[in-house]
Amino acid sequence: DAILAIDVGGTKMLAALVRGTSVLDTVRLPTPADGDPAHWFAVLFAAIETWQGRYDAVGVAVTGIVDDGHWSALNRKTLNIPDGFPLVATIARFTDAPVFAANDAQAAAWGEYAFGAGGREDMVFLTISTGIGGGIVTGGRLLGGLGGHFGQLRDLDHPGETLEDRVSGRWIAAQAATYAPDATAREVFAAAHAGEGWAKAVVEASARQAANLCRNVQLALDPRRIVIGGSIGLAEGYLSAMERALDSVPPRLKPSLHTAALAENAGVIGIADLAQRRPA
Ligand code: ADP
Ligand code: BMX
Repeated sequence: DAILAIDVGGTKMLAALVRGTSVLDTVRLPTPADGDPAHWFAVLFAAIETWQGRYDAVGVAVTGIVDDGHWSALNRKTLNIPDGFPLVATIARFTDAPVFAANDAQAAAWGEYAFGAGGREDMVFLTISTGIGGGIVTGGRLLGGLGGHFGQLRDLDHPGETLEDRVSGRWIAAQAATYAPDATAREVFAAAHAGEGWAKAVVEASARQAANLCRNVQLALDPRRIVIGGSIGLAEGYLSAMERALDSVPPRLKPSLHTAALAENAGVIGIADLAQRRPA
């Protein structure tokens, strides 16, 4: 009666035993930077060997696009996976339970819509994490395919780059390189909270870009709420920096930002519910 939910992002893999909105057990591993995803899942399933028999369906939420059970990267810098990787068939080698796969941010959007800060109203979810991901729920339906892939937006002023190349965890870390070589975004936030001016400026610049994206999303989709998740979206001070960047936006155009209530469990809770709803 529990579901095995797996959330694979560009930085971490999270496996969880989920029942409704309860996370009964978790295992977390770093996401390998390259190699064969089949090996990544072999290691993960070995780590959750003791969970066998405790779940009767599997939901897999992954960074990248999932089409008909096959997994591809849109931005290889976020995670470098082989094109058209047979994700569902690979997971099916490790379990007899039915397997359902979807994009990680779309799964998290569903989780926040159904059980979190989305309040079952038309909403957009935005994760600021290794990359930038998004999900859209309108009229009670989650958009699939490319729906919500705001991180892949491009503009003519930055040819060859995507929006996420200028906002995400990887960008924040890259901006820090001149001050703190090899720093992760997490360390940049720690430096910002310790009062380092350069770190505050990097965090502010990311938040301003994310806020600008929310302003554009509001004009495109006019959601009731935009729910913000991902370790960077959830980091102390980030949402308030986004709010500050939206101060001068006229009220009717201003997005209503909300912190993801399910926090880092939004993806596993969302994919577990989606897996459960699958037609048998
Ligand atoms: P994923 O992208 O794998 O879904 P996360 O949502 O944890 O994983 O996002 C990873 C990014 O968030 C990395 O750039 C990492 O450095 C950064 N990060 C992780 N924890 C924190 C934190 N507590 N504060 C700020 N940034 C964080
Ligand atoms: C990228 C894209 C999205 C994903 C988003 C957040 C890849 C590999 N991923 O825009 O599918 O939702 O990153 O990914 O092209 P995360 O790793 O930060 O959760």
